[in-house]
Amino acid sequence: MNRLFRIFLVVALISGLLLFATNRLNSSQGYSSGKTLTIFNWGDYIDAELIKRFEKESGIKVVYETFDSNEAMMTKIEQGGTTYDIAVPSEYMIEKMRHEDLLVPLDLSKLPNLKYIDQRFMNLPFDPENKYSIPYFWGTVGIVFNPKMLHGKKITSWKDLWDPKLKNEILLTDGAREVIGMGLNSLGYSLNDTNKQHLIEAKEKLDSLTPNIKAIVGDEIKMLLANKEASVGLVWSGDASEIMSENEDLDYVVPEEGSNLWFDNMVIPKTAKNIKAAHQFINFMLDPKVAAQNADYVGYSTPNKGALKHMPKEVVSDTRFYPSPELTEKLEVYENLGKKNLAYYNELFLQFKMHRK
Ligand code: N2P
Repeated sequence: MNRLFRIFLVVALISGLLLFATNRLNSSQGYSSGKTLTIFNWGDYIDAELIKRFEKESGIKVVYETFDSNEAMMTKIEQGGTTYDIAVPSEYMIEKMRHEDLLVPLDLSKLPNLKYIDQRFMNLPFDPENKYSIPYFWGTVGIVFNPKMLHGKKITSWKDLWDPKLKNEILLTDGAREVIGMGLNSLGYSLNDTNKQHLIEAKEKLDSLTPNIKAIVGDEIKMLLANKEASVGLVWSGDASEIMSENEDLDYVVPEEGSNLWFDNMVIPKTAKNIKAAHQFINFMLDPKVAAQNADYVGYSTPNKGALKHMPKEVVSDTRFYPSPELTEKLEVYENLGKKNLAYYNELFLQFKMHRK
């Protein structure tokens, strides 16, 4: 046997053994590749204990990955590298995915727990018959602030943020639509405005906020605000509720000029390899007790009517996080603005971030 051939033989033997060992390990844990469910969700957006429970009850192994913006999620799904079985985009992105034929139609007969979802969150314009998406959480965009650090000053409007007294006091959530939206709203424009002149005005308005901005950050915004690293933050409502449970001094307001109302729904992307397990998981998350535990844990507002009964009264009656339909009617839901306009929002947001440097 020549030397090269011997080396080849040894390598082949070792790889074979490794493969055998991995397979044994997989089957001893009760799954093979067909028994795997790959989930793609926002960061800090599930009680990990529920994933474990689902794995135990179903015998399905969950692979869990996170993203921090709809745009980042979409890019990964379009690339197709990972075969996600479930994703949790927001409404405007669901509409976009629907139009680009990236979603698998759901089999509603496999989702008996869907009856627990409040009708208010069903049949919304981005998915009129819920053919492709099932409500997960919902909420608003607003301002969380620490009145103690602001010497009792209350914040009620976007305009308040431009107060020179707030120098280096504001943290922004790193989202293009949220930040550009704040610029648009503060000028009285729509969150779905595509008029170039208005968008440039909004970006300039944001540039003038620069001295007050301490940082633009991701999920760490919660920790920073709870630890009083800053007194004001542009956040999603659920993050505010989470921060406020850590530090009771803080308050949350949806600014009077208007703001965003959003819906995050579970979908099955066309990349899915395990559609059956995806339905099982969605139905599991719709169980009222599971949904209540999840909402309790992440702090976001659940669309599950059945879950509300299992949650503390003071939580579900807090109109800052469970605003009435009359209140939410005044808010704007993001629309799918099309590729070009969305790219322009992103470009302006990048320019704004550069301006700060
Ligand atoms: C959770 C982010 C929620 C996103 N970290 C709101 N659409």
